Amino acid sequence: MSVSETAEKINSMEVRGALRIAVEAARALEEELVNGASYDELVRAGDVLRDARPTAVSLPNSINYVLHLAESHKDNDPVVAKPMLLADISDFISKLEGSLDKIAEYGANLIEEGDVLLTICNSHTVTEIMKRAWADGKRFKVYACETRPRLQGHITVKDLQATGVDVTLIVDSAAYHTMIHKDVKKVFVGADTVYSNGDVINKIGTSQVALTAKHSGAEFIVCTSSIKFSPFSVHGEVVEIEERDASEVAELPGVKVFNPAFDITPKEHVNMIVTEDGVIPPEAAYQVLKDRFGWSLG
Ligand code: RUB
Repeated sequence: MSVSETAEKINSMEVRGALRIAVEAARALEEELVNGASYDELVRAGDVLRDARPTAVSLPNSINYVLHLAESHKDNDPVVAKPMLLADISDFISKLEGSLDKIAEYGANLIEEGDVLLTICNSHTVTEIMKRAWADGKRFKVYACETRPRLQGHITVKDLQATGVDVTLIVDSAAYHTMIHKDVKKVFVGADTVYSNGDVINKIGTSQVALTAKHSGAEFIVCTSSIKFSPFSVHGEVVEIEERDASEVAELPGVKVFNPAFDITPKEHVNMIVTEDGVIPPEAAYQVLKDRFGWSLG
């Protein structure tokens, strides 16, 4: 897919979910390079992709890493440098995709026979964990919030149901009632951005679910590849919380609508974060950033 097509698909949410966005952005830059783009053209392509959606830090992280690789080859003979750079980008994409496998393994270990789980939105990372646990022979129930206004919960339900997982759809406002009356033990959610202090940004409604999980005694587990940790937050930068069109919420002419697409869950409500490097407390976010993003932190 070309850079402009990829940017358009990310913007329209045809390509969505923070990990997939990171992978597709890297692929678009890879294709640009195959088609003969110079370093400066790659930088401009990166700008176009970066502007596609504001909140998931996996997008700038992925673009910046590919550009970092390109910069390190910039002054070398292109005949030698280009294949090396393409191999490096391909390796980066494989590692991004491969991170899911480790997270699925570690996350599935956290699910116990007879558990009742709850999730919100559609995180590929979370569904991989649940499918892995089910394939391991564990039997449990999942409640999936429908996730107004874009109903990504429907994707979650269809995906889990197709692999036989016992999943039930609920409206978002039923989350607390379900936690109490169906004895939810663990909440699994994905992430779009993890700050250096351990706060987590994910789909709107996640922070309410975290609050109710804390109140009802359920564990709140965030599942994310390290590409979603924000090196910018080390320097005090915050991400923009995307606000989407009012028409997603309601077609009511003249009525004011506030439609934020994401929210921030404070680290105090997060029991653990499952990454490809293991299960960590939110307080370890800065360590992940030092280990994984040393190249950009300087
Ligand atoms: C998606 C969302 C997902 C995270 C993690 O929001 O909030 O929970 O991106 O997904 P949107 P994954 O639908 O607005 O993109 O685990 O697949 O990276």
